[in-house]
Amino acid sequence: MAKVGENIVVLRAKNGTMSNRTFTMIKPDAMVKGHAGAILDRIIKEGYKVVALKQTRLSAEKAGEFYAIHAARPFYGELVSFMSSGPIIAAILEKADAVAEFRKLIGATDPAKADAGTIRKLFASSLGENAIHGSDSDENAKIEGDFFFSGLERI
Ligand code: RTP
Ligand code: MG
Repeated sequence: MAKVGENIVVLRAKNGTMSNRTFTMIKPDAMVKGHAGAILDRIIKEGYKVVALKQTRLSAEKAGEFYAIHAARPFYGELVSFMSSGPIIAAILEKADAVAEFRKLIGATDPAKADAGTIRKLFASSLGENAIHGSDSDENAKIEGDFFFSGLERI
């Protein structure tokens, strides 16, 4: 049977491996409407450190790969076509409990259901065109950051 002290060590080890990074993309709808500056300003004011940042444009193939988890969903084709329709800004961000905190900051997937003051409430147009992406787990934050950035592109 494990002693109390041993359990504390195990918990500490788990916390120690928790990432404080998330990955985001400013999506083509927000880019085309000129909201990128305001969104980045908000993210920085909320205390996120920018670890990596770039503007790029996804091919349909790369957008499909990024959202492969949704391949069986009815909206997948629309999502891929939208995400490859124009430039995006991709970034790795750092803050305590980054994944969960950033999901709070961006708000619900559907901007109509997003809380007042969230990025999606302020800048998103619709469920399909919702201004910004935020990773949904530490594991996916790492996979998604690695999808866009080499080691040299991070501080
Ligand atoms: P994201 O991955 O982009 O941060 O968005 P999310 O976690 O809030 O939502 P998720 O379920 O991962 O869906 C990915 C993106 O697919 C589009 N979507 N369209 N038409 C629809 O029913 C529908 N549902 C989702 C959204 O653009 C969503 O952000
Ligand atoms: Mg998602």
